[in-house]
Amino acid sequence: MARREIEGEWIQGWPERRRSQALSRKDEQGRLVHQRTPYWEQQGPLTPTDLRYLVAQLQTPDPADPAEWSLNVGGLVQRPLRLTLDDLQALPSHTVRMVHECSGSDAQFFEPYEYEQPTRYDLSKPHTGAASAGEFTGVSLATLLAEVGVHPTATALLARGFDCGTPGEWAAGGARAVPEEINYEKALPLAKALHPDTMLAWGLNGEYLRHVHGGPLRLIVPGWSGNWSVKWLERLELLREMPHLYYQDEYFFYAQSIDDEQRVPITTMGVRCVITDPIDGDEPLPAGRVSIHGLAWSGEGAIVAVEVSVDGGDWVPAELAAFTDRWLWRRWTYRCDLPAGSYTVTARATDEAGRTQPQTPWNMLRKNYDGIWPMTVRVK
Ligand SMILES: Nc1nc2c(c(=O)[nH]1)N[C@H]1C(S)=C(S)[C@@H](COP(=O)(O)O)O[C@H]1N2
Ligand SMILES: [Mo]
Repeated sequence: MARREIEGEWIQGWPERRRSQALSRKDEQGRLVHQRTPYWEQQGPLTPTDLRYLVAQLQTPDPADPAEWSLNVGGLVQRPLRLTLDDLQALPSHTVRMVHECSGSDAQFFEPYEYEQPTRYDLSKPHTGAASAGEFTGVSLATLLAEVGVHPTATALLARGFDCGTPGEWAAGGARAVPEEINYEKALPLAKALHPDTMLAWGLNGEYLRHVHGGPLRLIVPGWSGNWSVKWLERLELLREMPHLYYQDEYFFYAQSIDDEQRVPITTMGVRCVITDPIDGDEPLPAGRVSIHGLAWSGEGAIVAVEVSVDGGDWVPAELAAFTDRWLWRRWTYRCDLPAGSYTVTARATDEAGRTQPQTPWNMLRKNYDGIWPMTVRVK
């Protein structure tokens, strides 16, 4: 397998294996502002922090000094609080390992005719994989809400980031643009806010959460698409009703057209299954016993089955890697004998809630793609 060669890159002084690569965009000052990493670059269940995908809807704000920053918690609470990072770290902590995925990840597969699958090392084309897995540490939101005492009339939790700007049509993909400056805000239904894994994170992969990833503190909402996990938090507010918010009602919704009155906010991710090895354009595999690998994950938790079909044949179970954490993706392997030829291989997953693919039909904003996407496997 030619792609496994050592390319002589030096890491900490030693010539090494080729390093995993991301497709990144920097601003005029050389600061990272956008990034995605193809699934096949992930060599284990946790994405290295440097390779995490990055999305900022407005613009990446100036960093907050963690020593001066504080979180304001108010609205329908018994004891409004202003908490420093030290105050938050004094509370019992919580850790969650999970896949974090942008609702726009792989949106191009909704309209396959527009899409050309990039080859393994070509990072210049529109790319798959606005998804990363990480270990977040912080405090469970339920723990914090117990400290402030939620008023019984509250039904929603508003989370506001300190980034602000004007959403342009470029970002809106068919949604309405707004003329005024807004902050990035989302409002979680209280039941999801109180899920024990919904948390406020200050740590990622054993380090302080970096500024680009929403530091000093961000919301983490396992199972729901990335846009719920508000970065750069400055305020939480308990509300009697769901407020009208741009990033809830004007964007990140399911609808068939802009005039469709049945707007449904996008929440739980569907079921995902991707083939990561081999992929389109790879060198042919030697005929005989072949191994096909991939990753599967779901917004409802653990993956319980992956099945593979070759050239439209029967679905055959793949072998799943030993179970780790329910919000993480699970690596799978399918082994079979293939004579020389070119094969169309598809894979689909089933989660512990019994859901399989696809869950999410075509929608105007092309959110939460979870269809079955084939790979061409060549054997010679
Ligand atoms: N404050 C704030 N939070 C935000 C966003 C944002 O623009 N501002 N983008 C959202 C979207 S659309 C995604 S996909 C994730 C991206 O998180 P990441 O950059 O850490 O990958 O953050 C979400 N939280
Ligand atoms: Mo996103």
